[in-house]
Amino acid sequence: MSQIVDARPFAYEFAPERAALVVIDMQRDFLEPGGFGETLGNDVGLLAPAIAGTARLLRAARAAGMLIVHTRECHRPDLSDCPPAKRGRGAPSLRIGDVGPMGRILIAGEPGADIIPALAPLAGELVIDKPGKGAFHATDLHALLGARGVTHLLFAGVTTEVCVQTTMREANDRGYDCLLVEDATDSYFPAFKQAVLDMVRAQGAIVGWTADSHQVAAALRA
Ligand code: C5J
Repeated sequence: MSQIVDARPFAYEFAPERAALVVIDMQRDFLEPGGFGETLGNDVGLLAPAIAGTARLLRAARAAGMLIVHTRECHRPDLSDCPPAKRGRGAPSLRIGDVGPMGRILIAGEPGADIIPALAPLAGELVIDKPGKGAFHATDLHALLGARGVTHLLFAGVTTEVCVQTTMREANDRGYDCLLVEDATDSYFPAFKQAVLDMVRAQGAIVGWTADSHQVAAALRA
């Protein structure tokens, strides 16, 4: 049965059994002091508002029996999946693979790579480790969604203009109808978040739709 979200730029219609909630990189390395985000000079507190919206979405999606996918940006301990160009870029205080207060920065299995406890995955939910910004790059995500007949993706997570936007654009090109949940995503740069919201829904939803978590939860309850 289809649900309709009061979305922008116009209503978004989806069937929960053919949809997935994709929560991008809500990891300690991005949201807590001492992780990757802070090594780059960012104020990690700017991402905290997205936690409540994401938690609301998770509750609604779980109650509706929707497929839930969590992603984690992280690399193998030997860094074989981390391009030197990624590790070498900029002047962070610690680089990917260096030891920080939450273990090695952005490395699979380290405490910093974990999803924050407030949004921890439940048994049966998919957890995709991804070496890139986009969750479709070098992962099985498209195959896993295809095997479940998923056609619609609802996005939450961080950061809006890096991993969330990249994944949403990858998904758009693969034929998914995508909705970005406005209060369930944040950026270290609030103006960049606003720009992404504006650009994805411009030109008749050229990349996708946006709505807030209350609107999505209301549709899932209907
Ligand atoms: C970044 C991400 N910002 N998850 N990663 O490097 O957006």
